[in-house]
This record gives sequence, structure tokens and C-alpha cells, in this order.
Amino acid sequence: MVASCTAACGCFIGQCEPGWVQFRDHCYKFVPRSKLSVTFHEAEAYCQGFSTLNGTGHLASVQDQDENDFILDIATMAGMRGNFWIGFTDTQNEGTFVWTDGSPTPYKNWRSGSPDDGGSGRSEDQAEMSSTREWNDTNGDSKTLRRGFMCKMPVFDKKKFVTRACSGK
Ligand SMILES: [Ca+2]
Ligand SMILES: [Ca+2]
Repeated sequence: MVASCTAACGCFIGQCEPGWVQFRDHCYKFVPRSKLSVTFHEAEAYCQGFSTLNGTGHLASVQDQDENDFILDIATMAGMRGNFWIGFTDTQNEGTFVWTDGSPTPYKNWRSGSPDDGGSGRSEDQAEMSSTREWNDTNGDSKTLRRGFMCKMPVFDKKKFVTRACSGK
């Protein structure tokens, strides 16, 4: 699958392993809870088990609306059931969410009222995406809160990236 593309974006073809889907210069793999239902930390460790010369896998970061939509679309196609983990966490510094892959954080798509840290006397430090495409902070430190998840890692060879229109492909 090649993401639809205009002259303004890049076109990458064939740089992700089977089972991964490409968007811009990254590959994505959704693991539905029917296959593996795990905690946030277990999911992050699973994603880190994948790597290319360009870097290691992590739970998915999201940089803009297009990427957010893409992630929910492939999760839906891959059999998403319920909310799933993305790599946003404020474990290190309450209230300041960062991506586990170190990406910048200009874009956020919290649902109304989130993040709320669970309210008084509670703690919610990990993010999940729902079928509305919006995010919620929840308690990913709980051993009983298990989810499917989305991994993301760089494409194999960024030098093969060409910036041009992809129409007609
Ligand atoms: Ca929190
Ligand atoms: Ca919350």
C-alpha cells in the first residue's frame, strides 16, 4: 500500500518489511489485541525489538492530522478492537507528554477534557487512541490494563526517498 500523495509530499515505495505499512519515511505495524494484548511498557518493548539502519522501532508518535488519520485507518483495517497504545507518555514529568521515539510534540489530538491524569488521587501517564481518532491518557502502569498497539520505525534507506508527485503510480 502506498499512501496517496501530491506534489507536496514524498513518495516511498517498497521500503518496509512485509507486515509493515509505509507512510512518508516511516513504517507502521498495528498489533491488534486479538493477537497480543499487553501493557504500555510491554508494547514499547515489543516495538523496540524492530530496527533498521535508520533507527529503532517505538510505539507510534504522531506529528500531524494526516498521520493521525493514517494510523487509525490501518488500525481499523488490521482488526482494531477498542483503544490502542500510542507512544505518548508523561511518566518523566507529570503534565509534559513526550514521544517514546523522541519526536517533537507540536501536534496533539486529545479528546475533550484530556489529559486529566485520571482525576484526584489517581495517575494516568500513557496515551491511547480511540476509534474517534482522539487520544486519552490512561493508566499504562497498571498490569491489568492491556491493549493492542501501533509500532513505528524509520524506513530502511532514506536515500531512496524522492520528492515528487506520485500520481499515476
Ligand atoms: Ca499524567
Ligand atoms: Ca484520562
